[in-house]
Amino acid sequence: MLHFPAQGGPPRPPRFLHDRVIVAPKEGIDPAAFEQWMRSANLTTTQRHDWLGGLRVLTIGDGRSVDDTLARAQASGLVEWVEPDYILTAFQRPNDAEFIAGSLWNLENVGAASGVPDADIDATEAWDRITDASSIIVAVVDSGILTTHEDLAANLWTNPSETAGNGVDDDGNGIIDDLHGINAITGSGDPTDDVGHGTHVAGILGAVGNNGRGITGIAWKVQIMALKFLNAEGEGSTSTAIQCMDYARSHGARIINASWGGGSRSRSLELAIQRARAAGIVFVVAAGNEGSNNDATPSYPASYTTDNMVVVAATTRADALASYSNFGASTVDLAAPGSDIRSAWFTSSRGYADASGTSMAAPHVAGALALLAARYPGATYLQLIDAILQSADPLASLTGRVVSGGRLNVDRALATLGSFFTTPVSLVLQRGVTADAFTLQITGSASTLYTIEGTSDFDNWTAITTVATDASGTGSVSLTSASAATQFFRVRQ
Ligand SMILES: [Ca+2]
Ligand SMILES: [Ca+2]
Ligand SMILES: [Ca+2]
Ligand SMILES: [Ca+2]
Repeated sequence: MLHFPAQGGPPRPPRFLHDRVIVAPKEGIDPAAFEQWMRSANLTTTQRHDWLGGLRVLTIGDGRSVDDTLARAQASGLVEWVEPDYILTAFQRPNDAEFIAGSLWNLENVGAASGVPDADIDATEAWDRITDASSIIVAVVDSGILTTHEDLAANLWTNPSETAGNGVDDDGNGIIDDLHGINAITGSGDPTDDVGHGTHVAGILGAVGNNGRGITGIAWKVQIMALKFLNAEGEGSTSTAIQCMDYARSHGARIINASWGGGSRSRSLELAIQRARAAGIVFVVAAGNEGSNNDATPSYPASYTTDNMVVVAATTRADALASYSNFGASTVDLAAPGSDIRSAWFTSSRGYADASGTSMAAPHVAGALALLAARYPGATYLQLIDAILQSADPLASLTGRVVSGGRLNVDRALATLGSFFTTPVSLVLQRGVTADAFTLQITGSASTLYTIEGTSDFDNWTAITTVATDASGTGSVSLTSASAATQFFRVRQ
């Protein structure tokens, strides 16, 4: 058995660390006054305080409580806000690791083990369009990653400004030898996973594809940044989570995956999400494993409303909403496969295991976003999210349960995002003369559906028909120009 904190049952009061608070000092206050107040309140600043626009994590000295410290801070007049450092928990369910027939049903479901054929994200179809997202950095803010794993090592982000193993902080970012990411618990550059959650999440979104080993991620190639704040029990704190998020933001991540939650509303965490938004980063969040309605009972961070967030529920191999999965007609965006998902495991460099949870659903969306962002580098974070939501496969089991009413479909998401761009992806432009019939030849990707558009003014393009290429990537279609005008045609994927 994997020993992750079980979810479910009645809502529990938010838990927090008993020796810390997070404080936002008021702008423009006298630093000396703040220091003097900290001494009088028996508070010290921890090592990690140079991030997120002046937020400070303060350690509480002996004889003081969090409640007492919150009250004193509010009364001091020196702080913008102060809050507990909430405990956050991995959203993975306990699960035995028995082999389940039909592994990787999430990518291509052939109906094994009571699965429903095509209850999957159409990954195989999407891979005809693109497999390589190596231009994209995805930050896995989690329990770290087994960086030596055979199916992950080649897809890890590498810090270009840090020399490994020389004991020197070469890039001056405050962390020594942060080659593939950080460990925010210890303040080191070693994000090695000691519980498995982060390794599993990373494998789902970006295990190396087509290498003859293990599994394949939704993106076959990608840059995975390993940012560790969950410990061996699958627990971490807000202050370390936001340190990881700020590292992702300042080191070029395009997508952040958050397969965890807990605590209560935190202005610090919300601020970290907003700062990611300002950098154009999509924040993918697991909906939670209480089997409850987030519209009625908020789950954080899923229940923040920043528009760079995608909140993900979990489905089964039969396309049902998983019994443990949180939902929300107005607060959970879509669902993705989450139950009995095979991925990489932390126990050895050749380890693999099955796991379940909304933790496993979120990285399906993160991997899909990586492919989308790689395919259309000019897409904004809103276009990426819109494409994912508009293209979800509608399911009766999700109607009224998630905003989109559907489950992720990567293939359709790629086609939808392509439709947002007016630049043809295939530059076949052929002049048609009034009432002339002619044949348009297409050379493109193998077995791919292309849309033929026509225009006479180069401003307004109208979809006319579609054509599928054959296994050699060629196809043809017979066209007739619209009457009374010379018309031009282009081909788009
Ligand atoms: Ca399919
Ligand atoms: Ca460094
Ligand atoms: Ca170094
Ligand atoms: Ca592989």
